[in-house]
Amino acid sequence: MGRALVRAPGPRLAEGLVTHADRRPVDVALAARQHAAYTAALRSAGWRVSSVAAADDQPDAVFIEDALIVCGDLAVLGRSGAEVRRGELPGAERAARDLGLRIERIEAPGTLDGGDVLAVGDTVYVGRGDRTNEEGICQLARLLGGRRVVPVDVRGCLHLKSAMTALPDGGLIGLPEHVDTSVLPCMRVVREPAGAHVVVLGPDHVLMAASAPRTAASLAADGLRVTSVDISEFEALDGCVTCLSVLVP
Ligand code: CIR
Repeated sequence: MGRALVRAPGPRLAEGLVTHADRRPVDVALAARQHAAYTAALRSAGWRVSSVAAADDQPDAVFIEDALIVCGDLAVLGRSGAEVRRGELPGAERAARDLGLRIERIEAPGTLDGGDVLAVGDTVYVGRGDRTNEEGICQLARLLGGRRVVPVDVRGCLHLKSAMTALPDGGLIGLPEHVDTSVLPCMRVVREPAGAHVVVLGPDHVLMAASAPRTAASLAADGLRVTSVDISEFEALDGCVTCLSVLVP
């Protein structure tokens, strides 16, 4: 197994952006414990965990997936459509350099959040919505060279990976009402919003949020090993299991 980059939640977490959830108070101490349990789950699945330097003035910095897209030996620094999140980049860049990755970046007027980037085999689906624009997708496609990049319109949720992710066999799983399915292969439809969020930990092992128990049971019945973690304090800020780490296989 490879390396997992995570960044611990900072003291201003409760001020994080909320676009789709109803804002409610966030328990920062509970969030820290949940983050530690999330990190422990990665470790026990065999991932070596590296901590990205804290960015305590950046409430949403814990959602490290949005700042950094890793593909082979290439790290692409995103440029969020939410301007207030752009201060998260320096620490993410240092972490990528420490891993010896080649660094590229999305430049203005392009915008791109890593939460919109879903790689499945040689295909990279990229959500087009509030955080990622056409120019950002075109820049990413150029940087990724030979890989097939498929833009996917996203509606009613924050990112592409808020709506869909992929199982270990590459099959898509998610909520078709939030994406333009006409450009996608068929998708395993879930009924729980958090059931759309799967992190592939190994060939038959996935990580999911505890808030998707029925989806977890259905995947387990199909023979997958499912580890569930409670991430309620991150879900309160429109976060999900994917956005709390960057996996570098
Ligand atoms: C935001 O709105 O930017 C953060 N509060 C949540 C980001 C979640 N990121 C993700 O799902 N990739």
